[in-house]
Amino acid sequence: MKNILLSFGCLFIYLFSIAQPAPRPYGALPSARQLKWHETEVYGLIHFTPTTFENKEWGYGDADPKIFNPSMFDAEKIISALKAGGLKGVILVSKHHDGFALWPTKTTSYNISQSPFRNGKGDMVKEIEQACRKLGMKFGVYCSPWDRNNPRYGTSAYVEDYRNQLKELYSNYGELFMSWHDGANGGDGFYGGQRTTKKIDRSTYYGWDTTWAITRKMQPNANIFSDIGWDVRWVGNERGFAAETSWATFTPVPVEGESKTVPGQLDDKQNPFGTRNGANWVPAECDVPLRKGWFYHPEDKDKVKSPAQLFDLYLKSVGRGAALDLGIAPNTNGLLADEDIASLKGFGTLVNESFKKNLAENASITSKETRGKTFSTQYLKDGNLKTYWASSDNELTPTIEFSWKENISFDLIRLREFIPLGQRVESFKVDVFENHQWKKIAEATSIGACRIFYLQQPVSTNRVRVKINASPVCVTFSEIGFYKKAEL
Ligand code: FUL
Ligand code: CA
Repeated sequence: MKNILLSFGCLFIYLFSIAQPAPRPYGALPSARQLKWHETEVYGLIHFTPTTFENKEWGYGDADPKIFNPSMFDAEKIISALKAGGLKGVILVSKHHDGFALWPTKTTSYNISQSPFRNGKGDMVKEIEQACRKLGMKFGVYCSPWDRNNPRYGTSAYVEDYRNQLKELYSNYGELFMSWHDGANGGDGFYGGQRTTKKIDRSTYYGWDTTWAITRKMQPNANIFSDIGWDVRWVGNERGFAAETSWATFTPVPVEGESKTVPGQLDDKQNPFGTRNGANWVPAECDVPLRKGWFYHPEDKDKVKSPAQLFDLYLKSVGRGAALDLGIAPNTNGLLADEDIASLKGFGTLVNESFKKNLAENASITSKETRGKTFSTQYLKDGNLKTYWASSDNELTPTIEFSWKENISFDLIRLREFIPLGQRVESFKVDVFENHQWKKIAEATSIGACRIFYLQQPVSTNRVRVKINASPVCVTFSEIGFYKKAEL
């Protein structure tokens, strides 16, 4: 009898150690579409229309299409430079506020077929899209709802035009990873010669729910970007960084006196932070131009962000669970300037070299709070986001310890929660063992898809621990790594 009990006991312990079920999800969760977006991390936003040839930031809508003559345009050259910069996707501004469509749309004659480009037979959306497919980059579009050329702007007929433009973009250019929508809401413009100011009611005019239902139907894998979401939210500034605490969940805040939020109309003070336990999973995108403006201006030659500046923005965007969307501005030849190409390459190399060698790979990793073998610490360093370590259900403040036979030196720490189960950790710290005691080297709140610390001084140690200070539920991590930043 005793033996039987003992065997049952052992069996129970054994089963418990290998077969604890996966943790229950917590809060709002990312969709499959958003999970793919999270892996993109850095991508680009190309601005190139007659506005480039006018040396302006916002075209009025009256530029003669004949000025759009980029005689050396080469999509593959541009996309290769972006790839060297470590960008994994490209969004093309297919139509900006000036209303000029870069594809031969049926909705307006103000389009590329009126320009000298490829003798009026060109389709720049297609050329960029094809170059992206060839070079293994994701592709997406931005089509400005505000249109300073269209005489119908302000009427319901224009909203139909806009939806038809999206339908063309959604049907002819393969799978899109993003459909990007800005919140610019009318103002003065050419409007087919009316040269007037048109104001629209931002809460009703565009009918975004109807428009985005089209996006969902025609491009189910496209992440909808706007200041309120639906899939990805604007971070609230155009300087390229999220708040230090930036939650992936979000409940947009209405402006005072309103009950609803619509694009272009919300209290965006909350956007950099997100909302702890927010209604939906809507991570932030940090958009910022590589040069000074979104469009190319020859006089900004020395305002191109350096690889070091870009790396800093990377830490403050990707390193805070958001994405970095870099504005790319081809010049009037239809190429990127040499200084842009050099900067992108330097940035790409810096990120790539810095995160190439994960020093956790030869660490021994232990945690008393591990949720059995299926969620073992080995999954923290296998480079696979789909495998993860987890703590047992009642372990809300677990510690994970890393030790090495010999000292290692690092100044970058990267942590990733297993986000398919939600954003769980609320506060944590990292300690190193030094002079016989633990010493705190970093502390933060939100993690989500990614949190990166860059330490002012590299630390040399053979013991590190990650300690969770607060979490409402048990904790998951798909990866934790230690790295040494590369030299420029
Ligand atoms: C804004 C626009 O007004 C700017 O011109 C630029 O396109 C930026 C990315 O989005 O809303
Ligand atoms: Ca893993």
